Amino acid sequence: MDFDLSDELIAARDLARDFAEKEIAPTAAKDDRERTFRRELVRQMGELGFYGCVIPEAYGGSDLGFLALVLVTEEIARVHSAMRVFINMQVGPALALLEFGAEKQKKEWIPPLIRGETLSCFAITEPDAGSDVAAMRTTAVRKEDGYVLNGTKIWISNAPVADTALIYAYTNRSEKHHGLSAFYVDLNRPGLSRRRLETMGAHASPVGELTFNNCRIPATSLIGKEGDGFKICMWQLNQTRLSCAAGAIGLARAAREAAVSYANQREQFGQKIGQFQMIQDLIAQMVVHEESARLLAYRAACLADRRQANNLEVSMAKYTAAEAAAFASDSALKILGAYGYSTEFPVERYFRDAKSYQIVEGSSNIQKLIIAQDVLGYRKANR
Ligand code: GRA
Repeated sequence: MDFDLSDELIAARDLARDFAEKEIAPTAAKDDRERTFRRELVRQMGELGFYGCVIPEAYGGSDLGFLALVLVTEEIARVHSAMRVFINMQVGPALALLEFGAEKQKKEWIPPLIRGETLSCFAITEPDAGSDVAAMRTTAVRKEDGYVLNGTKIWISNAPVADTALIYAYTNRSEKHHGLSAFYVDLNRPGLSRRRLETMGAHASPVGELTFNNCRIPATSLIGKEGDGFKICMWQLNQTRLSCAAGAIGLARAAREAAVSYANQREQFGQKIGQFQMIQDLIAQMVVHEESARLLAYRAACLADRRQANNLEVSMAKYTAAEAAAFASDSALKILGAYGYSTEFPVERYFRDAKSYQIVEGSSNIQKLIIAQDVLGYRKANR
């Protein structure tokens, strides 16, 4: 595999870096503190093509590929991890529509997602269904003119602000996995209520609850066929997990950069603290974990760009990247001491934001389960 980046990929990465440093960085600390949702930045990211990397030109994308998506996401997350969540909220539904939608649905719904005009999200998790997706209870009952949704989705990124959502619900519970279906739904409908939920980190990315109470949706909302939902969900998660891994790598990098810069400047006991082996130990581990995660993510992205199965490789990348982000932010906090603990500097934000990567898009334990079960021969990850 060749990780020499083409001029096109370098240009996409540099555009994202430039945008992140000029447009996102100046207000990152304030946005985190005040839990600001910056709709205009989300839209600008669309205008710059960040959501279109993995979408064909016919639907408004650039088709640059998954490696481009990984590079762009890393740059955004390095500056403000919460802002990379918006990439997945647009790309997840757009890719599911691209892969499983009818032509009319793709033509109508994908371009506004890619431009950042329609703000979206995907809703899988419920109060009693996190890692165990099939345990969800939301139902979609077929009526003559469409479906009626009932149930509650929780911890949904963008729920308080999204215009649309990819909703997973049972059309036939007795068929278990095979009774789940996927719907692309306009969220401004009667019978839907929302509530913002507060979290430890990623404050600039609003998270919330969606409650459907006899919410009627048209039959044309169904993606694929009834019963395709679990397959679509697993497929979609495999795409968004990769971009999530890239976000964790960006955050690990930010923490490592802060730690190195501080270690090179802070003096104690008559020398720079970087001279102490205990600091060097942390920095060496941070670099190795971050680089390992990046190489795993690049490999998974290259496989996707060659249209090869990559579920196993994505799980390895997501797991390694989430743990690298958690390790790097924890280590940076140790190295910076009170300056790391202080809310006047960004390292405590890295620490809070990093925890989310061990939870979202399939927890670290779920990724380990997918990897181990594949290696043990119980359940193939790439099928
Ligand atoms: O044999 P079959 O016909 O019944 O089919 C089975 C299997 O072949 C059936 O599903 C099929 N299947 C798949 N098909 C295609 C399973 N995996 C795949 C696949 N990858 N592709 C049932 O299979 P099973 O293995 O018995 O399923 P299970 O044990 O119920 O679940 C498996 C697993 C635990 C991996 C799954 O439930 C899972 O991935 N859980 C984690 C949930 C998750 O990732 N949630 C994320 C929520 S969204 C989020 O976090 C948004 C954050 C946004 C951000 O920050 O970016």
